[in-house]
Formats: sequence, C-alpha cells, structure tokens
Amino acid sequence: MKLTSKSVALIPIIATVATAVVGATLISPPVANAATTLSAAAQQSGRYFGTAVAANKLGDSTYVGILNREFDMVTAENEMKMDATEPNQNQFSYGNADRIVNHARNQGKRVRGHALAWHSQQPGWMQNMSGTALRNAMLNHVTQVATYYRGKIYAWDVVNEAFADGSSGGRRDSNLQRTGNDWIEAAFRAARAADPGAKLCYNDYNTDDWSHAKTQAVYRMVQDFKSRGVPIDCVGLQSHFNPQSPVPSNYQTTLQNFANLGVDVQITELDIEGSGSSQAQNYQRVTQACLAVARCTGITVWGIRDTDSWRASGTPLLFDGSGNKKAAYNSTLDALNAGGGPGPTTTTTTTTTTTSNGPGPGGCTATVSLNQWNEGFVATIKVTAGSSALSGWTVTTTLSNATVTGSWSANRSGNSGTVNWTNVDYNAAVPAGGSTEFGFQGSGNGSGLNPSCAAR
Ligand code: 9MR
Repeated sequence: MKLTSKSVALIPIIATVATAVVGATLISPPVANAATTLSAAAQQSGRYFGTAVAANKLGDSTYVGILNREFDMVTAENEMKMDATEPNQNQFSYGNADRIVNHARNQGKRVRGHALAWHSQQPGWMQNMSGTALRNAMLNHVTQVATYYRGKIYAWDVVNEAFADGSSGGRRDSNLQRTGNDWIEAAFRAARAADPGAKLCYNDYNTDDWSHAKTQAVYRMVQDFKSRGVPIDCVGLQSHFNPQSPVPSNYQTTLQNFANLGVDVQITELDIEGSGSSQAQNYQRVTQACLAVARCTGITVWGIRDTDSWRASGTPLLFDGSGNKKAAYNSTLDALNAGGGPGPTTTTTTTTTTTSNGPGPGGCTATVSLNQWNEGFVATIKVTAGSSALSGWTVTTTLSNATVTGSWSANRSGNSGTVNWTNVDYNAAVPAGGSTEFGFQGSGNGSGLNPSCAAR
C-alpha cells in the first residue's frame, strides 16, 4: 500500500518564563494580580499542586473546603495501597479509593495513583508468599488495579521504596526483591500494558541529596531502564524533611539530574517539620527548586492540616489544625507566583499522517507528541483506527538525525533512518475510531519523525 504523509500541525507550546528569585529571604508576589491559591499559582507555569487525601476525612467540611479550593492533584494517602485494594487474593476492593478518585474528578482535579507494588502495606496473604507465586500475584495486582483505573490516573507510583537506606547503594531486601532483581521492570511493563496513558513513576524517600548512595542507586536504575527501553516516565521524590533529614543544598541538582535522564520529576509527599519562618523558608526553597527544573511537573504535600499529617507532632504542613494558612503556605504561594523557569513541557509537535485511502475502512492515522530536550527526546505515537477496527498495525517513522535508545509497547526494525514499528500482542486490536499508544526515546533531534500508519 502506498503511503502519503502530510504534516498538518506544528504546535510549539512556549511555557511561561518568569523572573527567577534566588536567596533565602522570603519573597513577595511580583505582580499585583498574583494567583491566590496554590493550584492556580502552580498552573501559571504548567505545573500542579496536590495533596494526599484520606477517604475518612471527606465528610469534614473544613478539610474538603481547603481541598477543593487549593489543590488540583490528589493522591490517596492509603486507599490505593495493596492491602486496601486486594484484601483477599484476587478479590479487589475499591470503595474508599473510588470515593477519593470520584471526589477529585468531580472537582476537576487529577489523580496520582499510589502505589501498585511495595514491600510495605501488603495484604496478609501476600506477606506469606514467595517465588513465582508472589511474582505472579504482584503482576496480577499491578495489572488489575491499573486496568480498573485506566484512563483516570495522571501518574502511578508503580514501585515504591525499593532501595536500601544507608551507604550500600543496593536494593532493599523484601519478599518482592527475593523474587528476582527484575521485579521492578516487570511491574513497570505490566503497568504500561494495563494503562498506556498513565505516566509511570518510581517513588522513594531519602533520594533528595544528590551525594547519597541511595539517590545514586535510584539514578542508575532509571538510567538503565531508559537505556533498555523499560517503560518509565517519572521519578517521585517523596521529600519528607525534618531537622535530621533537612532540605539538602543540592536538592535542585538532584531534580535536574533525574530530569536529564529523560523523565519527569515530581515532588510526591512533601512535608517539612518545623514552624514559623524557618519552615516557610524551607518550603520556599523546595518550591523554587521545582520551578527551576523544566521537567519538575508538580508538587504534592502529604496532607492538608498539621493535624492530618502522619507525623502531626512535627507540624509539617501548610495549614494549622484549624485550617488557617501558615507562614509556610504564604512562602509557597509567593514562590509559585514568582515563577522561576520554564514549565514542564517545552515543545510538543503533533504530526498527522494517513494511509493513501485515508482513515476509512482499513486505514489508520498516527500522530506524534514529542518532548525534546538538548540531547534527546521522548516520542509518544498514537495510532487511531479509521472507521474499521484494526487487527494489527505498522507505523513508519523517519529518524534522520536521531537514534532510538529504547522503546515500549511496539516492536521495531532498526534504530535510525526509516524505522518500522509494529503492534505487540496486547495492542494489536484497535476498535473502529479507537486508539492505542507506543513510545520511544532517542538521542539527537526527534523532529521530522513524520509517522505514517498502515493496517496489517
Ligand atoms: O501517611 C501514611 C500513613 O497514614 C500510613 O499509616 C503509612 C503506612 O505505611 O503510610 C503513610 O504514607 C507513606 C507513603 O505511603 C509512602 N511514603 C512514606 C509515607 C509516610 O510514612
């Protein structure tokens, strides 16, 4: 079949660039019409500002009032964990998780999923498993939960806290780790297959200081995953800080170095013990660090009021127990309003190409969304069926000045020049008018990919 291609749209999205404010002094809003809520302020640079939410507080009007007003991203604090969602093997329970997801979505907020696979908060039946039975049970859990929430989750913490503390630079021992070192990548592949639209994150704590062995170990894993095409889109830094574990001076360096691997970074569970102006300054520093890194896409605090916190005695959050804004709230809001760098997406290119007989019976279209940075890019290609269902597809791309370094959800021929991509088993069938996605990362310049699609 002869293929013709036509580029129909080139849409550069230029992110807001605002003045960077550095230094330890608290800052004031630079403009008279500064945003007055955390989410509105974050949205000015294309970012989100989220919070952990507990289902049993959704009847508390003060809590819900602040939630609805201030935040545009929601993480279930405990309700999506393995013990909550699969209390008995293969019997899934989504009641409390759904209450949170539905509340968020009804309010126009997005959801971070937390967490699909973790050594902690496993249901009793899983704690006693090992070997192949445990590996399969874990993969089934990832598949079932990610499938249930398919299309509703912005990003999943696919694997949580899998690295050891201290200087070993290795994995944490756990029943999951003892199923084989590849358990993490197996979980990511299962999550991608179940919900190709969700960003897939690795999430951990004590990974904030660039010089720490644990940070380095996570970095090497992400680097390895990207080089081998294991599907990973983001790294979550929990960022639980206190005097024993303060905001490190190289925090922004850590965020930037992860981002340079071609993943988004997200601050996923921020809380900082303390009070008054020192706490406010720490929140300001963390916020400024995120804003200074283009691929830091958002910040989530781990609760709303100090009394909602898992460590309430440390008063680590932005609202006091009565729901009043603290100094830390004001410094965070001011930092968001001051901006500090380009937003998370610098360039998105959309190119549409069709088969010669158009997207009619037997035809399909392919569009590419490109995230390009200095030395490399991630391309996400969407395959959409025409008025007939597809039972298989081939997408042809041109990589004139680029080399593929990894890919997911498609088979490929070669890694530069003309590269053909064909469906894998689970995304071969596309209903009429429906779509599926695959992606790849590459070094060099990913512009001009010019994808064309054909049914096979
Ligand atoms: O805040 C959560 C608390 O209510 C639970 O009792 C606890 C159980 O492990 O988990 C807390 O959340 C943790 C998160 O899921 C993962 N990172 C550390 C968080 C604080 O412990």
